[in-house]
This record gives sequence, C-alpha cells and structure tokens, in this order.
Amino acid sequence: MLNSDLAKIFYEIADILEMQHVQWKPAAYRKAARAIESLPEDVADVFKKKGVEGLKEISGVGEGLAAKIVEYLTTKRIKEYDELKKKIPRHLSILIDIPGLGPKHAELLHKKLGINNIEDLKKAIAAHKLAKLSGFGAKSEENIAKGLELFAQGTARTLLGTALPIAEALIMQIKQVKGIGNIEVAGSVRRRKETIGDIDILVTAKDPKPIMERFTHLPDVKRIMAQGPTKSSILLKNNLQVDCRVLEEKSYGAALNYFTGSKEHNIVLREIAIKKGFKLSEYGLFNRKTNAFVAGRTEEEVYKKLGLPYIPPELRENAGEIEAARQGKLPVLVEEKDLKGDLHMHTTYSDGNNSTEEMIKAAIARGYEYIAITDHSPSVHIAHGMTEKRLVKQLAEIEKLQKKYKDITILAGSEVDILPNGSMDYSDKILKRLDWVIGSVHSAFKMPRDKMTRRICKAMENPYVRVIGHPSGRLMGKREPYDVDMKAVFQMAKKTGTFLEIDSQPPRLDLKDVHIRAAIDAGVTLVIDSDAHDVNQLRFISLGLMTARRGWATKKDIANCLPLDKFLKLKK
Ligand code: DGT
Ligand code: CA
Ligand code: CA
Ligand code: ZN
Repeated sequence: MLNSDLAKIFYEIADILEMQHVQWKPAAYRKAARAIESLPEDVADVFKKKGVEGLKEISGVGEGLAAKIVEYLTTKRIKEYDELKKKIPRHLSILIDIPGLGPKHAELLHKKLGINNIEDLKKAIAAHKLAKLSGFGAKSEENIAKGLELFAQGTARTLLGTALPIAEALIMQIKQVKGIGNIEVAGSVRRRKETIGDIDILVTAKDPKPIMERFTHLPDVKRIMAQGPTKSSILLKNNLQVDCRVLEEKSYGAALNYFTGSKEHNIVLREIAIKKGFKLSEYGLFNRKTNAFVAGRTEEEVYKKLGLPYIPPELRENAGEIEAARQGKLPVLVEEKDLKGDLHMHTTYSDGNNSTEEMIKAAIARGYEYIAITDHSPSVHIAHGMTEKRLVKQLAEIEKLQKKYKDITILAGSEVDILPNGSMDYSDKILKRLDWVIGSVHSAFKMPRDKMTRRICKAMENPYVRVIGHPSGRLMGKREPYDVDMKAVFQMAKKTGTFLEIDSQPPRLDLKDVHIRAAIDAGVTLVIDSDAHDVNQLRFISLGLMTARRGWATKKDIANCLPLDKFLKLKK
C-alpha cells in the first residue's frame, strides 16, 4: 500500500517541477513513480530485504531517488516534496487535479474569478462565468464541467486494480490471527467490477473478538468508522472504506453469496427460493414452514438447492446469468492459465521503463509461448514515438534477441497511431515488415461520432492492422471514452477479421465488460493485453482477464488463448 502513496508523491513532485519548467527531472520522477506503483512487493519489504541496493534495482531509481525512498520509509516525509508544495499556491495544487484543467488556466481562473477550490469552481460554472471569460468560452466551460464530474467519480470509487491488491494484503494480515477459518473478499471486488465503492471481507471463526481487534488495528487504518462484536468498518489512510464481518462456519456460503451481490442478482435468487418453499438470507436457506436449516455452508450447496449450477461471481449482475444457469447455458469462462501470450507491451524504444530484452525475459518468466513488442509510432510525441529509422533498428535487435531466447516467439510489432483521417502513422511499406500491428487512437479525441467511427473503421480496413488497441479510449477518472458507434466498430471488426483489444491497464479496462459481451455476440474475436510499460506491469493482464470474464468471454473468444502454432496460422 505504501507503493501507491509513494508513487503519488513522486507524480506530484513531477507535476510541480513541470509547472516550474524544470527539464528532465519530471520525466525521471514519473518513470520511477510508474515502476514503484507497478511493483508486486511493498517497497518497505524491498528495503528491508535488500537495502538501498534493492531499491536501485527498481527501474528509474538511482542513487538520488533511492535516498528519497529511504527518507520516506524512515520519516514518512520527503523534504523536497514539502518544500515544493510550499512554493505553489494552494489553489493551484487543488485545481490542477481536475482532468482537463492545467496550471495556466487554473491560475487564470484564480486571478480573474477568485476561484480557490472545487466549490468555487462549481459555482462559477453554474453561473456560466467561465463561458464569458476571455481565453475560455462555452466549449471549454463544458469540458471543465465534464472534468469536474470525472473528478467526483474518480474520488468516489476506486479502481479494481488499486482495490484488489489492497484487499489481498489486508486478508494476508488478518489471516495471521489464531483460530481463523475461512477468509474471503466479497462485494464488488469479488465480482471484479471495474471500480469499487468499498471492500467487503468475510471471515469465519469461533471467537470473533481477536479478529475484530486485529481488523480495527491494522497498520493502515486512519479511522474506525464502526466497531461491533462481529462487524466493523474502517477507513484506510488512502480513504478507502473496508467492512469486515465474522460469521459462523455453518452460514458462510449463504453469507458469501449475500455479500457478494449484486443486490439485483440476490433479489432474483430470493424469489426463486420463495417459489420453492424456502427462505434465503445471509444466514442460510431455510424451509419456510418449519424454519429448518436447508443449506448455507457453501455457495455451491445454496445454488444447488435452488436448482441452479454454481454461478461465477463475475456474472452475478442479473444480466441473464440466472436464465442461462437454468438452461445449462452458462459460459465456461476464460481463465488465466488459458492465456498463451501477450500482444501489447512497450520498451525504452518508446515510453516503457525496461529494455526489449528485459521485457522478453519477464515474459518468459511468466511462461508465455509468444509476445509482441509494440512501441509507439512517431505521432505520439509525449510517448517518444519511434521514427521509421528507430523502428528498423529495433527490428534488428528483436531478430538478434530471438536467436538468444529460443523458448519464446517474439513478434516484432508496433502500436501505430490511427491518424485523424483514418490513415496509419507508418507507411504500408513499413507495416508490411511487422509481425503484429495494433492500431490505436491517441489524438484528436473530441471528433464528432460519425467521423471517429469512420476513422477507426478505416484503420480496420488496412490489411496490416490486426487489432484495435483500447477501442473506446477511456481513462477512468481522467478521460471520457471518445464518441464512437461501437456497433459499427464491431461489425467492421467482424467483416475485416480485425481483433479488438481488452487493454488491462487499471484505468483503461477497455473494451469494458458490456462491450466485450456485445462484441462476442457480434462474432468478434478479442485479445487480452497487458499494455505493460514496465516488467512489473505484465501481471496487469489478470485485470483484463477478469474484465473478459465479466463480459462472458470463453477461451475460444480470445485469440491469445491459442497455442503458438494455431495463433501463427491466424490470417487477417
Ligand atoms: P460497491 O461497494 O459499491 O462497489 O458495491 P458492492 O456490490 O460491494 O455493494 P456493498 O458494499 O454496498 O454491499 C455488498 C453486497 O452486500 C452487495 O453486493 C449485496 C449485499 N447487499 C448490501 N445491501 C443490500 C441490500 O439492501 N439488499 C440486498 N439484497 N443485498 C444487499
Ligand atoms: Ca463493497
Ligand atoms: Ca460494503
Ligand atoms: Zn500501448
């Protein structure tokens, strides 16, 4: 959990330095921030085990930044950060957190309209004061209003990619209590929803007291919200709420079912129970007349008594899963072990943290049969997109590395920008030389719907474009998806045999669950990619996999579930 706090500070230092027009340092801080937030292990543990040398193994962390980390670990502060914060006015540090509002505009709003905080800004927008301000106008007022909405959503709910590792860490800590039976996360985290309101943890134990004691005294607790004999709620230092309930072994399955939800799924289950002469609650399934206990120890047994097969948590949204279960038509959901490769990752050739060779070695360690190396094309300046010349150099390097690493097949690829007119950022001559081309939109997001739809469809008509990367372009909490006719995209994908990507970066998860399901229904094949920018981000693919499961995806819907020989035979 320290990792995300520390990464946040580094990102903020980068932002402030950038406002002061400091060169290079912001990029260095951002690189380290990304590596730290991607780290599978807590930085504190890295430091404990391997000392400063261990910290310096983190990509982007040299002598200087390692010292900052140690400072943070030992004093809980970073002096440079405290001093930088003093230098920028408070209103700026608040306002620049709003998506779409940069330091220049924030300063202008402060000077001209006296806006100091979010509340001031909301009022000014309601009175249309921005629209009348020179340098702004109605359009930018609308955009800032949208930014405010995103900001509110972003602070109200937490990304699955953030909440899941926290939930797992808390479970590890609670598990150490003697006499603990089962422990599992329930609620939206267990359903793998893309954002999480709060974390729900269920525990069984004969004596709930030591569990509640431990839970309310976990190291990351900021405040105890409620404390009872079998149920407590805490607020973590990062403002995420966690509920914990201790139950009897006998009703564990019924409680797990109840607290996993969704509420809508539960309502239908209770109706089924009533029709069968039962009563279903968090305590178990009971005979309605005699009140005798019928089932409750496991979820399987509850579903069975209701005449249903076990329904995976990811499907429990009352979106047709109960009918499918009744008819024996539940999909056999894709699993992590089905993934045979990863077809989207970046290296230091563009904006990745690690070299091509480091990425290859990390992919081998994950047991993949094949990967694609896909750095950015030249138009993406902020991501150091490669010129054709640099791409050719990388191709030669990949060829060499392929000879060295025979256990994995390395596809020489690229994530090529789809330009606003729908043409690709590299010539066909270059595209033809590549084994794997992703087409992605990284610019001109605000096009009208029909134009954006044509832009993406035209890219799919290019015979070299195998897959459309992060098809909706959303960044949860930061950027809305662009306006595009997804149905038309699905049709064109099917017609041209182009894959659509499920990008696993935590704020993307793009395609999202409902789009995945619609794409599959339209006959489209998908790929699940990590879009890793660091060796430690390859594991993000599990988030894309969870999203695919929420989209009812089976193994046969995902191209990179094919073994190497079959995958290589796929032609567009
Ligand atoms: P979240 O936290 O907003 O991401 O969503 P959930 O689904 O985790 O919701 P939460 O934490 O309020 O409650 C956890 C589960 O408990 C929820 O999925 C279903 C169950 N639950 C909570 N309140 C009710 C209720 O009033 N009726 C029913 N049937 N179930 C409820
Ligand atoms: Ca919850
Ligand atoms: Ca809850
Ligand atoms: Zn990418």
